Amino acid sequence: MATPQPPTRGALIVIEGLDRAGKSTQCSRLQQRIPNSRIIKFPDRSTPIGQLINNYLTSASSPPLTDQAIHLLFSANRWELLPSLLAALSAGETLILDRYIYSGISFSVAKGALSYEYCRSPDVGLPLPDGIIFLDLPPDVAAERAGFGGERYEKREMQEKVREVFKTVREREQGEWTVVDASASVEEVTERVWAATEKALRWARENELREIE
Ligand code: Z5A
Ligand code: MG
Repeated sequence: MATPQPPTRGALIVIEGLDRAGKSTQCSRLQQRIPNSRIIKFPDRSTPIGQLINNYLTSASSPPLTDQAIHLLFSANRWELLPSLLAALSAGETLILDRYIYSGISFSVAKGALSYEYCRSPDVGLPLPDGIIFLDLPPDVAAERAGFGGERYEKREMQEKVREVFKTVREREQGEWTVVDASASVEEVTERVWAATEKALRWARENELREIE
């Protein structure tokens, strides 16, 4: 009699990009195409740590948190979800992350006071994604999209700097990166995102989950 096989692990797919690049739109469209999949959005504003982050982003924290404090809270928000992420992946569920450590590094470095090494170090040991899809959009196009400008980092100058740091992040951080021109139509972006996702799903079927080094 054949012994029951454990389920193949789920894939870890990350959608990154600047503000209003269409990350949440594409995450939903991906989720509809991938059976047994779930979206996890970072920051997860529903936890107590996430509420501190939300207060900061909406400028409600007084006095404002230091750059170090808010950076470590963003990372802690990922670490607090780790047990549930790992449980889902080993049960065969695919996770689609709407932002991850790469936003963490890019936004904090772009503020100017913290080094790249400092910014990446608290996330070392978190799971390495099977594919990272970066939606690239010039900030002036983003600024024309609905909802831009409400939160702390949603300023043109900041977004330009973040875009620059993201280039360094893509060069330095391990993992399979795909850059997609996010100024195309929603449908065209989805097709390009899907091509990269299929690769990541195949990779996850054949390889163990690794950690960020
Ligand atoms: N942050 C950090 O500092 N450190 C960290 O570790 C992490 C995050 C994880 C969280 O913002 C902030 O925290 C963010 C980074 C920082 N700061 N900033 N700035 P968030 O992720 O919660 O932000 P959001 O409110 O979800 O917005 P968003 O993610 O920037 O937007 P989006 O998800 O990329 O876009 P969207 O909601 O899918 O689409 C925006 C609009 O454009 C909407 O009207 C769409 O219908 C439209 N859209 C989408 N695609 C298209 C195309 N292709 N063409 C035309 N229009 C489109
Ligand atoms: Mg979003």
